[in-house]
Amino acid sequence: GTAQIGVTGLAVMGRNLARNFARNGFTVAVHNRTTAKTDALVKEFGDEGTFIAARTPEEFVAALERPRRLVIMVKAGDPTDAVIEEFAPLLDEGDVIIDGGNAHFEDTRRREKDLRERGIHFVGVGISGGEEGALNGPSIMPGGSTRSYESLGPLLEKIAAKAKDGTPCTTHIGPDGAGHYVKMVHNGIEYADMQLIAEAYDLLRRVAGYSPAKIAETFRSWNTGRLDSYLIEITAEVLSHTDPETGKPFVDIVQDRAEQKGTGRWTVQIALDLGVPVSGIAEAVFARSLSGHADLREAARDLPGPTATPLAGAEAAAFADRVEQALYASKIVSYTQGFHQIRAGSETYDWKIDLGAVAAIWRAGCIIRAAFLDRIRAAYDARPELVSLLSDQQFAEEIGAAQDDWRAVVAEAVRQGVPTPGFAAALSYYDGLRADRLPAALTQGQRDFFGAHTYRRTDRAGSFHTLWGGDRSETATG
Ligand code: NBP
Repeated sequence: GTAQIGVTGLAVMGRNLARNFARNGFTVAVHNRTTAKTDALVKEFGDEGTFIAARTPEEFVAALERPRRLVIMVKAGDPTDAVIEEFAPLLDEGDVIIDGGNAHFEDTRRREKDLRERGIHFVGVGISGGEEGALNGPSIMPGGSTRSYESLGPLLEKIAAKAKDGTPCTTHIGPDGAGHYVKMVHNGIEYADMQLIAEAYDLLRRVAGYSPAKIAETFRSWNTGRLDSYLIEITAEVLSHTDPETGKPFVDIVQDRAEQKGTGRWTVQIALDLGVPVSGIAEAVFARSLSGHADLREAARDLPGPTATPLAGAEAAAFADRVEQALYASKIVSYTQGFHQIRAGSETYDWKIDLGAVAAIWRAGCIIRAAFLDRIRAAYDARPELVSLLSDQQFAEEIGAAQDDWRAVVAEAVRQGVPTPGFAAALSYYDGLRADRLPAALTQGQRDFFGAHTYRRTDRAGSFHTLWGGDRSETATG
């Protein structure tokens, strides 16, 4: 065969990825279960590069140069397993199967192990950037063996987005499921970013009294500063859009129920398993869930509480500035939590993930791309052992400078009855970490009281239990 890469599964993502490879000068074998999609791709975009249309799995495999590299871009879950089983028997030792779908990293670990035993490299690749990214340059997070990256890396580096300094937004994340894991956390952070932006909007609307158009303008100005990011940019676009049918602000004619496909939920589920406090991401997932419970919301509609009364003039403008501080501080916390989760996964699965490199490849192509990520990259590059982003001097100074306004915003939101689960959870995380003493001491006392779970003392080593039901004397338990 002569094709350097093959793509099977030619729905939006696969088709655009195949075109991206072709436009970058690679010969691309293309295949889809329903052959009409293969024909349509070659007919519509055949002049963008060199495609080899394969009608059967055998033709597809025969079209690839060896060792073969074939990308699977089908629906995640059972279809991915079905397609792997269709192709694996046709491959030779050393060939590379790439799964570009949104697989759960545990599935990727299982598939990688199974195929490794059969002599085939399996690479789970997280791809972010949606349809547009797949075509023009996504952020690409490949897992799998080092050997597989030697074969695949140069192609991925060609088609990936490029950061401002020109470096491609892809790197070998680590073995087996590391790539899909990092993509999962990326999506969790994306949920948190979106929730924080939504809270900022709600506060500007209901407390500052701004119109959607004025809020769009505010976000546009924030987008020229430290919050410069794709999500802030598109927020301004959505807020300035007017519904052509009614002439109303678009945001006012959309039902206020947020849906989800599940990667945010996965992030939180895994965080619970690993014991990582990702409260900001969890609140973002729960906020979407709450919005969807029409029955609960209807039943609660008449519960008492304040109705927000908008501020006016200079007060409103001053409040908007404080919201920017609160948003930025909360964002620092979200990323602190997300990177903690990546570090925890890396340690648990022995992936040796370079956190600075992860921040670097999120700088362009993906949904959370932002100027901010270059600073995170710099923080981890300077100190790879950094225990938390909050212990980076620059981030610590910034969040410290923002904390007064952050508190004022959360307090005002509470006073006016505007829900800010993201801002408030982030602030509690900040105060929790910086606390000299936590009430966890009392929790341990309760646990020892009802379950003899023991506790540790502040003044000497060992575990202890108090005879709560007896004379309340203390025994050393080990
Ligand atoms: P879909 O997730 O809608 O999958 C459609 C493709 O899967 C078609 O090519 C279809 O073939 C094929 N397929 C199915 Br379904 N079952 C199959 C089977 N048993 N055997 C062979 N082929 C089968 O496509 P997509 O939206 O392009 O997404 C592809 C992957 O990329 C997914 O895992 C998705 O989660 C991930 N992803 C999507 C985005 C995005 O923005 N859409 C972003 C990042 C990642 P057919 O044409 O014959 O029915």
